This record gives sequence, structure tokens and C-alpha cells, in this order.
Amino acid sequence: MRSTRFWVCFLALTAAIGCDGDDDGNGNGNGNGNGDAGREAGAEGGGTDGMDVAGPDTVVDAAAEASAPAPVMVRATEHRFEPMTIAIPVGGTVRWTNVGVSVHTVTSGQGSTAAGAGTEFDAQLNPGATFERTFTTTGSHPYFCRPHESLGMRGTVTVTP
Ligand SMILES: [Cu+2]
Repeated sequence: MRSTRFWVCFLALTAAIGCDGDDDGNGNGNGNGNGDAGREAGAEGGGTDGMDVAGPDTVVDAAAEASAPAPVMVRATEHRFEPMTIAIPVGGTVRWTNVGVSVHTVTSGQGSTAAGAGTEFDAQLNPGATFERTFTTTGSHPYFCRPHESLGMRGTVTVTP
């Protein structure tokens, strides 16, 4: 994803379209941008060695993104998980991102005093960090943040067959 955006930005600059740093990351948009940049580079008829390398790399990245199921996103803020409850199919992946300024955790279980807390997963999320987990068993998977459980910073991942 990051390399794809880099190359789209590079191509856009080369074609004098400009790059506004849009964080969209839309696959279709990337594809269209590549095509436009390629045609413009061809019309100019010079210095295409770099373009020849960049084009195939970008196509491979886009294909890989299209074939992989996208993780379900959960944001960790001050001080809650958004959304608190999510449902995913078995085999699905959840990605937590700490978009706040405090350190949070993504810890499995009902709470730190409950039996088995943290045995399924227990990840520390520094500001800006992400944590991904793929769920392979159906049912309800409660989790909480160790520093902020008393503030109600909890969530549930429901995994459906
Ligand atoms: Cu927290």
C-alpha cells in the first residue's frame, strides 16, 4: 500500500499533474493514474527507463491488494475502541490502530481480573502503532485495554461461521 502510493505520487509528479498527498489509496484510482501517466510519458518519448520499472511494480502491488481480504479496522482513541463491537467472518482479520496519544493495549478477555485475561492476545499499542489478529474460531471474543478498562475501554469481536 505504501509503495503503491509512493509510485502513484512519483508518476503524478513526473507527468506534471501534481500530488496533493491524498491518503485515499483507492485501487481503481491508482490504476487509472498509472494509465494516464504511462500515456503521457509515452507521448513525451524520453527518459522512459524509470517508468518501465515503476509500471510493472505498481501493477503487481495492486493485484496483491485486490486478492487479499481487507482487514476490518478498529481505532483506539482516548479512551475507547471505535467501533466497540464488530462482526467478521471466520478467518477474517481485525487491525487496531492507536490514533490517540496514550499507550493502549488490545488484551483478550472480559477484564484484567477475569480468568484467562490476555491468553488469546495481549498487544501493547503505542501511539500510531497497529496490531492485527486473524480470528479462526467462531463466537464472541471480548477484549479490553489494560490501562483504561475502568474507563470502559472495551470491545468485542464476533466471529461468524
Ligand atoms: Cu487504553
